[in-house]
Amino acid sequence: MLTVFNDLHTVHHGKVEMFRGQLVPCFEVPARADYVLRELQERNLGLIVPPVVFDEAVLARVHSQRYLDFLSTAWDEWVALDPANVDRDALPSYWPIRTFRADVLPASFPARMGLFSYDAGTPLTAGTWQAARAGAFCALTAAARVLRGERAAFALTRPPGHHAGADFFGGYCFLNNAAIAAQALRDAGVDRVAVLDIDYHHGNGTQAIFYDRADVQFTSIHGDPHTEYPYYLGYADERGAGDGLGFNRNIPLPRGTGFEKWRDALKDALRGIAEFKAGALVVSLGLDTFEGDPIAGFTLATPDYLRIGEDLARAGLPTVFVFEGGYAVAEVGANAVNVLDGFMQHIA
Ligand code: 6XA
Ligand code: ZN
Repeated sequence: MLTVFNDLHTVHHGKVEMFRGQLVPCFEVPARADYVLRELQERNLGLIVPPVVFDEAVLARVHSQRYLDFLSTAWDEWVALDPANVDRDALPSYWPIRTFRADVLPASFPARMGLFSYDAGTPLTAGTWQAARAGAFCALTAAARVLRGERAAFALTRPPGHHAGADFFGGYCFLNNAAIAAQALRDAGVDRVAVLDIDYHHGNGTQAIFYDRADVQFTSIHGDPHTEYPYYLGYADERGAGDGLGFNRNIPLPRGTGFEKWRDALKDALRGIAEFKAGALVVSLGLDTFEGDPIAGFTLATPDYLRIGEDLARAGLPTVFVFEGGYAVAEVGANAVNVLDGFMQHIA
């Protein structure tokens, strides 16, 4: 399978994230993508190419301009606050929760950090904008290659994207790569695009971006938000709004779920995607469903990922894979590449 690799991913390298009152070392580390790259190379899975550079205006098809302006200047503003910040990750500490105003753009940088985010677990660093922007270009390049006839392409990038909304970051995500790819497929004339999110965590950003639209169907299989991050979205009764009613599907599963039940959910999700009659599929490929993942709670094993790839191939759609979560670093390469390998072995 063609892989579009973001070789700038390493410039986003957070040191710490807030976890229950403590700053702990980041789980979302550069080694994750490097392990996947190495596995792709060792197993000879296909060509690995760099992203094409696009006009930044394409990012505004999904994200608000004021959010993009914020992200692109955030690090400089953080350092301008205090020169010593150059050695510290930027994390938010204030948020405009209910009853506060979100329409006013505060002059204060820490206030804007909170306006454009929803957790304190997502460090913004010197290279975040550069890495995220190149990552979005990977997703766009993968979509462009699929539009030109490639059966599937894989955007291998970090930071991940599926928690990022039109105007907020969180859950280690800044730009929503899957949503950007889906929108690009739509803009190129694909009438209906399905997004399937198989990361352990609900893709709240992707859901929110397409919630009132009938042209992009969003389906997610994830840990039940009653107990699992992101907690405040991802419930089964979220079915879309307005024109989008019926085009959003959440399949939450209890912590501890194993592959048999998970695969039933996948088959169910794929039935819904077939009914939608999509012209293309974007897969948010998280590998944190793995039994050894340090921050998640399903129990999938490495060979199970081959079966997932097979099931996805049987959907018979031009497919863009986008790398999301997965923090069992030493195994994330084998797990990700098993999905892609299983897919390639079962395409018609
Ligand atoms: C809270 C957990 C963030 C989850 C990130 C993730 N710090 N999302 O893997 O898919
Ligand atoms: Zn995740």
